[in-house]
Amino acid sequence: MTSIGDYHCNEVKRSWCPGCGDFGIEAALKSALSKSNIEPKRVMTVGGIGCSGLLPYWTKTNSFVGLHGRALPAAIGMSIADPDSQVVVMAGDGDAYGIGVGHLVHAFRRNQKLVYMVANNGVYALTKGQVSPTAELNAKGSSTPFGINMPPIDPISLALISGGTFVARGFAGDIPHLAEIIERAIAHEGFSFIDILQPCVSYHKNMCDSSYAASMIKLEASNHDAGDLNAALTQARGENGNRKVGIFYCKENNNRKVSDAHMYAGCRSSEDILGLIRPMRVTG
Ligand SMILES: Cc1ncc(C[n+]2csc(CCOP(=O)(O)OP(=O)(O)O)c2C)c(N)n1
Ligand code: SF4
Ligand SMILES: [Mg+2]
Repeated sequence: MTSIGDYHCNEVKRSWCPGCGDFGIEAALKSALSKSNIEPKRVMTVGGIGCSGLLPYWTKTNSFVGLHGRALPAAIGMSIADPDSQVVVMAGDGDAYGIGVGHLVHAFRRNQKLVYMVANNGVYALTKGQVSPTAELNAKGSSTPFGINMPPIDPISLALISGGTFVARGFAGDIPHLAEIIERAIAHEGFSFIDILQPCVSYHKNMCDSSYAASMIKLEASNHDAGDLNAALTQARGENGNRKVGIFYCKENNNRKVSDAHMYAGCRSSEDILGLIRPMRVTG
């Protein structure tokens, strides 16, 4: 049985602000990995660029930090290459829903088994507080002093209509509840998407007071049926849909392909991969 401490890496100095919600996500992830009893050497932690993308530095697993908006394709490749490892991605909302949103939509279609966590703080925090795609209408940011004049995107609805097979939201301030969601996501045989409301103490203070934490609505309390896609959409689109936390939708044993195994089966060496590429070469 692994313990939470097995996943700690203290060799690199911490740079998150004291009180940052990312600490809650880190704690919940390590708790879920430990409860799932996955050895650290069987875990690959992948980050995008942003405050949230720093998580792999402090996690004693195999780690990779990609480019802004490009964590997902790298992670999908890792999962295809080593399906026995658990790949976990930590992306920011700018990374996932802005520059990387094209990758996200296709990841729902591909349904490769991995856990994709999005730290949703409503801002581009690392670059000092520009509004992100989930910022509320009229929210002010460092480059929009008069307020953003576009409505926010709704990540849960986007995931549901794109074919997501595991769609959930957690709150970084409720670590036990978030850890339960991540544990379920790890067990899911497909692409597990978790939007995580993540207070940023430096650039989004509205998310940091007690009234924000108190506004969370647990789906479990309304006897929501997570096997019903229409019910999930109704929850997401209904009143206070952006404050609802829990598992909106989970479809196991689906007939959709879970990986590109048909194409990559047997490709365990560079020579195997070349065997795939050679016929595609244009020769002059
Ligand atoms: C291609 C590219 N564009 C822009 C940047 C600059 N950049 C670095 S982090 C960041 C924003 C990160 O915001 P988010 O993904 O929400 O993560 P957070 O810092 O809020 O966790 C940007 C725009 C970059 N590194 N690469
Ligand atoms: S700027 Fe915000 S998101 Fe970044 S470390 Fe500080 S509190 Fe966290
Ligand atoms: Mg952000």
